[in-house]
Amino acid sequence: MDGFHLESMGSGWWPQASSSFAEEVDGLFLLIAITVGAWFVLCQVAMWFLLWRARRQRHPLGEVSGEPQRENWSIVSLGLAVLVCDLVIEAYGHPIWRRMVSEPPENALAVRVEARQFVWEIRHAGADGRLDTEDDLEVQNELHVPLGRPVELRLRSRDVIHSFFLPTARLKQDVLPGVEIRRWFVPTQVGRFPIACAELCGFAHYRMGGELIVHDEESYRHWLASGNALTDGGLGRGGR
Ligand SMILES: [Cu+2]
Repeated sequence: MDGFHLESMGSGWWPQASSSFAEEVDGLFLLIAITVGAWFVLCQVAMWFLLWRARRQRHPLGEVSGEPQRENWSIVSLGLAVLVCDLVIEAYGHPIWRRMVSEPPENALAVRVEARQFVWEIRHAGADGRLDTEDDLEVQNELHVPLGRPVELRLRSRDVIHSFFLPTARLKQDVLPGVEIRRWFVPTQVGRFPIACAELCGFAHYRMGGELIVHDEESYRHWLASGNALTDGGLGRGGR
């Protein structure tokens, strides 16, 4: 396994955005960064100003005086301002989260992702479009999906807690033994994108990676028609 492909992550501030939710998540991220950043700057300015005002040169004895009443009020209003910022972030982020964890659209393509130390076993519906039938395609560490069609991930674990992470799709979901968790997204860009495990799951956690391969319609049909995906270059990249 050649690990996490940084070069396919895009450049600049963010990894490439290749799913239906990516822009919204980036917007939320930006809102949080700006809000927290503004508070950081404000706190720094206040701290350095107070240090300067109370410097030893001016106050050699370190006397403290002030008007408790006014200070109480300013602390309360600062607390309220922080609360308002929290509420704004919550109001902006909550609907995004609701959409991300909502029921998948009717035409979603189901894929089962079963995690085990240290491999993703990924079972795709074959040409009949249904999971758990004879023509299913099972591949290790490769998730093949067609462009523009909702993909429903059914996530399971055979051993410990893993976390299925598609950075470019802005999708990260813990995978727990004993329960099947469903998440969905719509791939919006053809290409190969990294899959990582985002939960420390054992000594070879670092190489529990894979690839999300988004096909255009024709290449997806071709991949399905290739029949046994295990001979399609899907294996051999290891992961064990
Ligand atoms: Cu893992």
